[in-house]
Amino acid sequence: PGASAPGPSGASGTSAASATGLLAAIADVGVDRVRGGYSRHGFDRAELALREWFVAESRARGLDVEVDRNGNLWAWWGKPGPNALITGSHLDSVPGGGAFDGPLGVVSALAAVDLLRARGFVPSRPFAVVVFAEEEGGRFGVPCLGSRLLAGTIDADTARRLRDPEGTTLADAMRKAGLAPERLGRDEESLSRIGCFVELHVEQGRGLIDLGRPVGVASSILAHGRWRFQFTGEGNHAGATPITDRHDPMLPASQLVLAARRAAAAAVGSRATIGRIVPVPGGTNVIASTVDCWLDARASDDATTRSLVTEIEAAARDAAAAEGCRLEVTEESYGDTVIFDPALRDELAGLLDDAPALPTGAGHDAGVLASQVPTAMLFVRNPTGVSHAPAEHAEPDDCEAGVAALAKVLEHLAGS
Ligand code: HGY
Ligand code: MN
Ligand code: MN
Ligand code: MN
Repeated sequence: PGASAPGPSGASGTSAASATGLLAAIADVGVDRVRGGYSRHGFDRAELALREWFVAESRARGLDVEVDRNGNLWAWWGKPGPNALITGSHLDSVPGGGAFDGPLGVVSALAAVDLLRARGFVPSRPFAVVVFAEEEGGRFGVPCLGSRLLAGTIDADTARRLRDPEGTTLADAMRKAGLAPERLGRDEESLSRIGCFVELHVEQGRGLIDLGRPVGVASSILAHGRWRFQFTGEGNHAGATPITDRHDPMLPASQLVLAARRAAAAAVGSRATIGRIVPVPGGTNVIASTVDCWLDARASDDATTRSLVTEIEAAARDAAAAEGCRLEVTEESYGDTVIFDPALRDELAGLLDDAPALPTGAGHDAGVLASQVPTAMLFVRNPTGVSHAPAEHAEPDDCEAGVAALAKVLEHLAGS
């Protein structure tokens, strides 16, 4: 079918797809046999396979796919143009993540297009489904990398030089994927076309379970960032080095973990996590020479987040000094509190039978775009309340409720 031709058209060309059916089609991509769950990272084999799948699904629906300067995919229903209504999410995951964080928003967007077409709906404004690159920062360390680049909230040179754990730069990974990293950076052309962005996402918490509702709307996102703590000591022999002669960077690293918990527990609603520690060289019988630790810290506002990190850093510096180690702290990413457009939020909540408004501690591309364009999010109930882990879940009926809600919202925002 042509780009503007109405009529249902799944990838099979015959019927409207369900979100669960589309998720089932990608269930084998990026399965992590070591950690469990999925490991799908920006421009790696699994994510590239998912991007290809998205392009095929979009083309089967007569959508025209563009790749922007920053590697984000846009599937246009009709002609691209200004004041466009955009919906979508991301296809990458954290290491060992769940099946829903990201992909649910993408498959729900495709299923909503099918649903709208089956009803004979034709959007009255430009309309696209978007897939943002490297939302989790699981490979290059900076979350929402594709949307940050689009919005210009990360410097293009800094981004090009980001390295994955194997030492591959973002620039090289993009080149290998057939993209031109020279063009990275704030994309005025793509940005200026967005009239409104709506991202559907699995809920990453228990709000909707407790309220007994399948779908909610987002109200806010915590301020959050990532800091790398690099402790440097003295590499040596685990058996031959007396305890009194050691400068073991694992000692202050351990104190950092405890300090993070202590500081976050003392500031209501704050979160601080050390989820990744890399001792170098990493041998059982070797005292490490350096230890890299990554702190993820989040709080209600900028000042609280900053003071949380300052307190944790002070404790880490004391612990490093006590062991005769050095400490270098680098901020790797940061985003201030996001309050989603209250008028749009209330309008959508009203449209969805007074869907509840929920704050979230998770970051999203919608959070990055919210400073640029009117932005809203829909959340779908997660019966486990767990996310960033294989237990993350959404029941098929709730996924279809999400698609129906998204279709209703899109119809409302793109109706004549
Ligand atoms: O919240 C996060 O860690 C990421 O942006 N999804
Ligand atoms: Mn996530
Ligand atoms: Mn996500
Ligand atoms: Mn030896």
